[in-house]
Amino acid sequence: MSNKRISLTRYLVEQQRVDGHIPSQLRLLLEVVARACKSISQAVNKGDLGGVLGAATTENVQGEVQKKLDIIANEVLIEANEWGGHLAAMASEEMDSIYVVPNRYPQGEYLLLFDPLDGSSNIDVNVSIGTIFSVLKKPEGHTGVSEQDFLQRGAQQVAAGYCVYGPQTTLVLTVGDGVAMFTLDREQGSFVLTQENVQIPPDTKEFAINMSNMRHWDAPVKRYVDECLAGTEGPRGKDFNMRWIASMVADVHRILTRGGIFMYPWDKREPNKPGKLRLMYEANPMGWLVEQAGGAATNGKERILDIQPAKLHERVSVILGSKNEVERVTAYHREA
Ligand code: AHM
Ligand code: MG
Repeated sequence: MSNKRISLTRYLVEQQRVDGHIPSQLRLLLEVVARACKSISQAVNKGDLGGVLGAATTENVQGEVQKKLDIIANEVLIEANEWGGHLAAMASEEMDSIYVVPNRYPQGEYLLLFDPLDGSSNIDVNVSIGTIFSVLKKPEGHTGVSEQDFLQRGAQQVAAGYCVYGPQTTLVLTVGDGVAMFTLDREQGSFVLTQENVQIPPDTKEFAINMSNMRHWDAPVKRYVDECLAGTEGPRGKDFNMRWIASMVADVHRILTRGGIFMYPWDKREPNKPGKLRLMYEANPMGWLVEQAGGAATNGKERILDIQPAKLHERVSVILGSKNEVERVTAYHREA
């Protein structure tokens, strides 16, 4: 990369004009999402000084107690995106049903899905959290918009990304042309391109999983982790390191930066649920980013991006990161 500073705006304009990757409405949409992330970043930064920490008195559709910041981030994303004319509707982890752009605004052709504040359990303890988003095109051929329009496979995404609010605020984006990272320059108030063509090394010595659930895991996951723990004396012949931040954004950001494998598999605690994480606004955008960086993402059986969603808030088992490791865990599932 040359030493000239490339802003997100310029990057997107070039993606649109020179490379023809994105139409102007999609460019506008991504700029608006980035602007919303800046404002969420401000709120996160203020913490207790802004009165944003702690629980709200409400629950979301998954029955989880909402944090004040979950609600604030959700509102920021909706207010930023509803009037620009680029969207038909939005869906969020924090809303039971889809939010159709009100009649007073023009309707666009895109659908935006998000987890406004991922890693909610880390908000109050000052650990990295983030926003995850996925963009789909509304299917053609009918007017109006319904939940059915959202039920598209992850492979249909036209843009995906996340913004991690950590020591730096970093926006990570793909429009299907590799993965680019932009760091927020607070003085300038703009996202600046800091890494292009992000690549995840195919092999790794680092795994991420919530080990406290070990007794509830399925045999293939247990086998994989046991082999990692056996270190140099075990079948892998090398020592592994472990990280678990409990914010998927932060764990995936580490994997995009230095490799690794992340797993939130199905487990026996709630056998009827396919996993904890949500397919459409967590696993799909992260899965696409990881694939675009040369990694892999499966649910143990099939590619995440090939799963046909049956409902908006569908959950899924997630195994993603360094390609060879993900393939190994997936092969263990097949053998079982
Ligand atoms: P959230 O969207 O309600 O914050 O939940 C998702 C988060 C992920 O970011 C993270 O990987 C996982 O939940 C952590 O779960 P656990 O606390 O069970 O380890
Ligand atoms: Mg989440």
